[in-house]
Amino acid sequence: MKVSRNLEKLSTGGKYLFLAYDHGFEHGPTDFNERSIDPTFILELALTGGYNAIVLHKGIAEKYWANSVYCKVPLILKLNGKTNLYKGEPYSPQICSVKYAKDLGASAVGYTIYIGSEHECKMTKEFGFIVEEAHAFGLPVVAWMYPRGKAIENDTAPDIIAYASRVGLEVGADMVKIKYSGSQESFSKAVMVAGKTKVILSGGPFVGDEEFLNIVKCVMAAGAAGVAVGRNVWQNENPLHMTQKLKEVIFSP
Ligand code: FBP
Repeated sequence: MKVSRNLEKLSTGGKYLFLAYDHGFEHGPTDFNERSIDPTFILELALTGGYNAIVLHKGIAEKYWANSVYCKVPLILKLNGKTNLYKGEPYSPQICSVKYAKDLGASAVGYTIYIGSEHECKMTKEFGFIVEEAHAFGLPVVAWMYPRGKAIENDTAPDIIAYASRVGLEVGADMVKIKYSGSQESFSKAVMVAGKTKVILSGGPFVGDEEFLNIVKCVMAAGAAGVAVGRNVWQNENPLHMTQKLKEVIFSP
């Protein structure tokens, strides 16, 4: 009960717009320009843009978010992460405990599971314990459900995305973050199979205003609870304008 109330508290009328900024770890600084390389620029965007939460790893959360004016923006602390330098079967180890996230002031925690990877079982196991621990503190858990590894031919194929979404429900996620499956119809299925677990879109590489807004319209019409976006906002020439456009789509009744 407490967990779903806390998740609801993060929303605007049940809908979510999160700003993702874990790319420095996941992709390296190559994703950033001179503005977005600075965590303060992103935090300012999250604050003035009125994002429901910001997603950070613990280093940036400690050094730029905690004890600052920016801690008015709720924090989703990403508990695991990996670089893309390592080319083996994907595994994203836990680098931060739930307790540490809670003490830092996080409102929710996040964790990536690469289903289909040879290391899937390590991640589902870690995730299982994380859910128990987080729920004991009343913290909602968001699962980045990313099918990946040599067994996965197409990580955005509709059936694969729906599978990822369903696994999120099965392993206890309160919310799953999934990639776009290519159509409203297929995304509706991914939302449907997730049942009571909320589904949000994972933004993806920068594609420009019109294309991204069309994808967001499509997933919202498919029943998504919202969007966690990174590159399509802070790689945009005018991130605040894009934020406003996204809010119009996501929060419109
Ligand atoms: P974007 O909106 O920029 O795609 O961010 C969403 C996200 O899930 C980030 O949280 C994460 O760093 C990145 O995408 C992972 O991307 P990849 O698919 O390359 O692993």
